[in-house]
Parts: sequence; structure tokens; C-alpha cells
Amino acid sequence: MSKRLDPRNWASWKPFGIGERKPNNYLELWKAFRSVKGNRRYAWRILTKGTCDGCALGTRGMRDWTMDEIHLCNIRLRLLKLNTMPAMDPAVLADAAAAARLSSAQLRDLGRLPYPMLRRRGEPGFTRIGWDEALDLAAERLRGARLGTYLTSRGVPNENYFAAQKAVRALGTNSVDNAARICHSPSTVALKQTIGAAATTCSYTDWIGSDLIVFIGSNPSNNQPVAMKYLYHAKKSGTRIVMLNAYREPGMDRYWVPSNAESALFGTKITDHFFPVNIGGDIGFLNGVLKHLVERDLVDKKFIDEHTAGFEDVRASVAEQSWEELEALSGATREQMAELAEMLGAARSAVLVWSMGITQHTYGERNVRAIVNLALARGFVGRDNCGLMPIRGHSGVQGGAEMGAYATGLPGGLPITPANASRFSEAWGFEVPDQPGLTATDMIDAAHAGELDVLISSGGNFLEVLPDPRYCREALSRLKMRVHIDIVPSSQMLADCDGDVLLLPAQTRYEMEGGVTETSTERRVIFSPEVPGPRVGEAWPEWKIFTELAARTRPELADLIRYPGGTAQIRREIEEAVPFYQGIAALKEFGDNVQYGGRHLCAEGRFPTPDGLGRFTVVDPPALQRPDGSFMVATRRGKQFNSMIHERRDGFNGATRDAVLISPYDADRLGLADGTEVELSGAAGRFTGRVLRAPLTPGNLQIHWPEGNVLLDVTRRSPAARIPDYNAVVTLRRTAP
Ligand SMILES: Nc1nc2c(c(=O)[nH]1)N[C@H]1C(S)=C(S)[C@@H](COP(=O)(O)OP(=O)(O)OC[C@H]3O[C@@H](n4cnc5c(=O)[nH]c(N)nc54)[C@H](O)[C@@H]3O)O[C@H]1N2
Ligand SMILES: Nc1nc2c(c(=O)[nH]1)N[C@H]1C(S)=C(S)[C@@H](COP(=O)(O)OP(=O)(O)OC[C@H]3O[C@@H](n4cnc5c(=O)[nH]c(N)nc54)[C@H](O)[C@@H]3O)O[C@H]1N2
Ligand code: SF4
Ligand SMILES: [Mo]
Repeated sequence: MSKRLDPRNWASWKPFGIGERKPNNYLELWKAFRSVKGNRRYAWRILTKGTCDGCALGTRGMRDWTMDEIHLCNIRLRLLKLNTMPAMDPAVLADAAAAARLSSAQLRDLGRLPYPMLRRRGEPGFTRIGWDEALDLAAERLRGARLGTYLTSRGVPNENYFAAQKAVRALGTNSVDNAARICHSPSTVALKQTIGAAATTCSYTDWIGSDLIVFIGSNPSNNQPVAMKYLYHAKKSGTRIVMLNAYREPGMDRYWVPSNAESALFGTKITDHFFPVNIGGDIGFLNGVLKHLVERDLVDKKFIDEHTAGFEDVRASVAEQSWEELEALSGATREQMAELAEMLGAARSAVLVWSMGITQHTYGERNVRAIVNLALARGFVGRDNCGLMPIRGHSGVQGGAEMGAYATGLPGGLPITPANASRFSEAWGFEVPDQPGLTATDMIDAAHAGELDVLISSGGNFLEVLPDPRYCREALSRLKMRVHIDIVPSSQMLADCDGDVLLLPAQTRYEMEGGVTETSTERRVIFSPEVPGPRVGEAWPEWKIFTELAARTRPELADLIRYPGGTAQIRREIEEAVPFYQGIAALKEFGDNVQYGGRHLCAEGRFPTPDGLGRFTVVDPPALQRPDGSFMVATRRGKQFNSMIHERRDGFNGATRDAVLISPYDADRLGLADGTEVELSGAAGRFTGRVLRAPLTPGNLQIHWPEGNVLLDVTRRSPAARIPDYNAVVTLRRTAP
């Protein structure tokens, strides 16, 4: 790795980029650390001894496995506040209507939930009750009830997911799901079908020294900030970086890595080649690239012959797809597609990275298959500096589905079939249902239709993470009971309900006795020990809440469900249930970790499919959806962690929460100056915001979520993964002069 300064990669000659529009990372770090209201010494111990509970990059304390430098970012510091704040005054929840007038941020600022609380049907608010009473009440309602369970939030570790899914299955249903459903479920489906493994095939170290990294619908500058440091080093070693996006993300163009002297001072030009696409247009572009690779004979014939199946069909199908069709869908030109094809053709190694710009469409699975086709065509899988990399979202997404907290999968990601169900029935000693359960999105429909009795939501917030909040609110109100397990109060707890609402206080991952594990994007199962410090009220670990609920509902199974040995016992059971998590049972101290599958999955081109071959799939371009004069709008992340908003203004582009990002071309065409108030209307609703010019592909808009969720159509979901379409077709109208 070169230590020399390299001005060609500098973003600006102005020291520290003074005067440039960009976030001030040092100020951000300082502001975030100041926001820690609780015990600062405890906060420091969490930083130095814990595994970060933010994104899925993964840490041990403030170190990682990719480079020998400090690993810390402002997301982690912002989340620290949640982990260290003292208990709230529960009297605030005595008047639920008044509490509901607080913003979600104000609700969180109240502090941690200290005790179980109950709001009986018709009562104005919540009152404190004991754990026994709370659990017995829930158990009584759970008997024979139609149950749906959703677990998520950035904090949830593997042990909680595993124990919870087993407990729910003991209650006779597979309707247990987690945030992976509304995040990377299309990647899981498509990767399993094509390469036989539903995870990133390479490691972060493979970025450094790769010839090419292609980011498709992914913005690590905001969402995995420390990854930018890896990219700085990659660029130093000669890696070229390509971005395929509907928006030329400013943070991906230029980034000032705070922990690196050269980059902190002069910034780093990150993206070498930017290719604009329409929102939803990736298949047009990716198939176009493949068409060029075939026509120019740039495919890796040896790899295709020896390690893959289905290439001929794909070759024939892209040959039939016309350039005009691919250009119209993608919004890009065939020359641009050729440019990327040439780069891929010349590269000896490449990593293809994707994220929410790819998955959150009704055809998210097809988008992912189109990416896999490219990687297989060039043999970019299973060797150093190559790989398929769906950057996982938060630190609970990779493990959630692998632990089986998934309506369509058992532990280890096994599909729910009678044979697999009976395997687990035998292992666990009770009958595991053999039909898939309700996915997160389907649970909301069932509740809306009056076909669900009880919803248990651990973390999460359906009012803010799913399309159409009004529909979700109606659905939440129609249940006979809701159980919210959380560390802080949230807006969905306060939604009205035809039945009782129970709040159960959870511990954070740092409070759990015996320590816990998470799985990072690069499949590293990382131990995070219990961190000594203040403890809040009567909060329990989530695994214990779930197992106790199930044990009291079905006392005859209690001994099969409870874990008197705590998290260590759960890890032993995970090792039995999920063979590829071999080694998890031995993790017990700070720094312990095991990367399942090793540095590469599909090493040497041997795929974990029945015949050992990787599969090409014919990917037909989706039909064009946009009538003349309308726009496609996507929901984006600003300064927030999912539904938790941290700042009104995004330092990267200056966008406030109500910004409507629009291309200068469209803004000029429509005579819209920055700040003009406009209304977007679509099939599901209306949104009012203010124009902000930004380098978007013309015809496309972006707004922040959760505010923008009012525009999203709840009926639009992908067929297999059941991910909602987090985009909408809208018209735009100026509302004020
Ligand atoms: N600070 C912070 N960090 C986070 C999170 C957070 O909320 N805040 N969330 C975590 C989670 S759960 C996740 S899943 C990840 C999300 O990480 P990302 O997926 O990087 O998140 P988004 O901000 O949604 O970025 C989506 C990108 O896709 C682009 N895009 C939108 N539509 C399309 C399209 O159709 N095609 C293409 N090619 N591009 C498109 C957008 O312009 C944007 O750059 O981040 C994780 N880390
Ligand atoms: N419009 C739109 N919607 C989206 C997306 C999008 O791009 N656009 N992205 C989607 C994606 S990628 C994801 S992953 C989901 C995220 O969806 P979720 O993971 O469901 O949502 P979060 O906002 O992370 O959940 C935050 C809630 O968890 C609770 N919480 C915080 N910490 C803890 C803890 O330690 N334990 C427990 N039990 N609870 C805690 C808080 O009360 C908070 O209300 O949202 C999806 N929704
Ligand atoms: S980049 Fe991700 S894992 Fe690293 S400190 Fe930030 S939030 Fe945590
Ligand atoms: Mo996510």
C-alpha cells in the first residue's frame, strides 16, 4: 500500500475543504459525542469494548479486520445516546394522545423504557405493571391467536433472533420476520437461486487492490462511512471506482476521510466514472453492458464453460433486446453501456457492490440477477479482489434471516418445506409448522383485513418504515393485542388499538449478560461482550422475553424453549442448527470472531449449488411505467438512521427534510427555482416539499423517508421476496408562486 501523497486523487486544494459543501466530520463527531446524555465513561467503554450496533460493516471496539486504523464514525456516536440514556419518566405515557403529539425524536429523547406497561382497550394511556402480570396476560391472549411477529432495529443480535424465532415457531406459526425483508430480501432470493449462497462472496480486503469496484444503487459515504477509508486505500493501490446511480451522490464523488491525514486535508476523489440511470432502470443498463460484453467477445469463456450453466439462453435473450428498449428503460446511452463493458472487459478483477437502489423495487430480484449475470460472465467470483457484494444494511440484517427470524426460511436460510420443518421438529422436540408464514408486509395486510389477532413488534416501527402510514395505522388499530418490545418509546406504540397494548422494556446488546454476536456484511460473526455500566429499570434481554412468552403460553414445552444457560447456551444451539455458523459456540471474549465461509464463498468457481455451477438467468426488462410528464420518485436517507432522524439538514447536499431533489434540466424546464414549494401526487397520496436542484437523471426525483412514505403504494411488492416498492410514479405541481 503506497504511503506517498497523490495529488491526482485530491478532491480540493483548499485545506480541510474549507468553504466546500460537505459535512464537517470533526464537528459531527463532537456534536454526536456531546449528545450522549448518560454516563460518558460507560459510553467510552461501549466504543472500545463493544461491536458497533450501527451499520453492517462490523467492528471490535474501534478496530476492524480490514485495516490497522481507528474505526469510528458519527453514526455510531449518534446511536451511543440511545445506548447510554437514563430511564424515562413513565408518567408521560399516562396520556397516550398527548405523547402522540411528540415527534419520534422527542419520544426517543424521553429516555429508556424502564418497566412493563399496559394500556387496556379504551384506556387513555399506559400504567406500570409487573413482569409476571404482563407475561401472563400476553400468554393468555396468545393461546390460539393468529400471531405475527416482527423483529428488527439496528441493535438486535443473533441470539435474540434465534431464540425469538424458535419461540414463535413453538407457538405454532412461521409468521416471524425481520428487517431483512424490507432491505435485502431480493438479494437473498436471487443469490440463493444463482450462486447457491445468500451472502457477500468476498471480504472488504478484496476492495483494496481490485482493478474495479462498481457501486450500483449504493451510497456508502452516508451509510457505511468507514468504508470510505477502505476506498481511499483502494484508490491508492490503483483501484478504479465506478458508480451507477440515479443521483451523482456528492459524498461518493469527493470524501474527506477524517482519520487519514492526506484525505482529511485535501479530500479524495472517490468515483472515477459515473453512469446515470433512471430509478428502476438498472436492468436496461446492466443487460446493455452484457450485450456489449457478448458482442465484443469480452466474456470469460473458460469460466463460463467450466463453472456456469445457462449462458446460451442469456446470450440469446440479450441479443434480442433492442438498444432502443434498453436505452429507454435505463435513461442512459448504449455508448455509456459500452464504456462500462470495456472497463469490465479490461479488468482482471472487480467487485460488484449493490444496495437499496437495486433491491427496493417490485423487480428487485431481477435487478440482482442482472448483476450476477455480469459477474459470472467475467468470472468475478470466488477469487481475490473479486466478488458479489450486497452491502448489508444495519448490523442485524445479515444474521436476522440466517438465524431463521424469517417467515420464508428456517435457521440457516433453509426453505420451509415439510422435510426441513420435520428436521427442526426433531431437533427441538415440538412440531415446527411446514408452511411459510406471513412476511412483514403481508402481516400488515392480514391485520388490516382483520385476519391477525396479535402482533409482537420487537423494535421496528411499521408507521415509519412501510409504505402508506395511514394504511399501517389502520392495520395496527385492528389487532386484538399488540406487544411492543423496545428500549425507547416510539410512535407506533401510541397508535390506537381495538385491544390491549403492552410495552416490554428490552436491554441493549451491551447490557446482555453473557455477551452476544452479530454477523457483518463480510459474514464475520463477531462477539460483543457485556459492558459494565448502569442498567435501566427492569429491562430484560429480548431472547428471554420471547422464550418466556412462549413458555407461559405453552407450559408443556417450557423446558424445550427456555435457555437457563443464557446466551452461551443459545450460541451452542445456533451451532447445531446452522452448520455454517460452526465456531460461534466458542466465541466468548472481546475480539473473538469467526468469518463463516472464509474470505471467499464460491472459491475457485465452485458454487454451493446442487451441481456446483453458477447459474445465469434470463432477465427480461420490466415494462416502462412512467406516463409522459410524470416523474419517478425514490425515497432516500438523509442524516438519519433508518426511521430515526438525527438532523434536519443533510451536510452532503444541503437538503432539508422536505427537499424534493430534482435535476437542473427538469427544474429549468419547469421554471422552478430552489426553494419553490411543490406538491407531488401519486396513486397513494400527496407530498408537499421544496425544490432542490441536484445532479439526478432527468425524469427522476428523490425525497427523504419516512416523510415520503405517504406517496408509496402498499400494494406494490416484489413477487418472491415481498419487498415493498419504495418508489412511486408521481406528477409535480407548483403550489405557491
Ligand atoms: N447513516 C445511516 N447509515 C445507514 C442507514 C441509515 O439510515 N443511515 N441505514 C442502514 C441500512 S438498514 C441500509 S439498508 C443501508 C442502506 O444503504 P444504501 O442502499 O446505500 O442507502 P440509500 O441511502 O437508500 O441509497 C440508495 C442509493 O441508491 C440510489 N438509487 C435509488 N434508486 C435507484 C435505482 O433505481 N437504481 C440505481 N442504480 N440507484 C438508485 C440512490 O440515489 C442512493 O444513492 O445503510 C445502512 N446504514
Ligand atoms: N421509504 C422507505 N422505507 C424504508 C426504506 C427506504 O429506503 N425507504 N428502507 C428500509 C430498510 S433498508 C430497512 S432495514 C428498514 C428499517 O426498518 P427497521 O429496522 O424496522 O427500523 P428502524 O428505524 O431501524 O427501527 C427503529 C426502531 O427500533 C427501536 N429500537 C432502537 N434501538 C433498539 C434496540 O436496541 N432494541 C430494540 N428492541 N429496539 C430498538 C426504536 O424504538 C425505533 O423506533 O426500513 C425500510 N424502510
Ligand atoms: S461505519 Fe458502520 S460499523 Fe463502522 S462505526 Fe460507522 S456505523 Fe459502525
Ligand atoms: Mo436496510
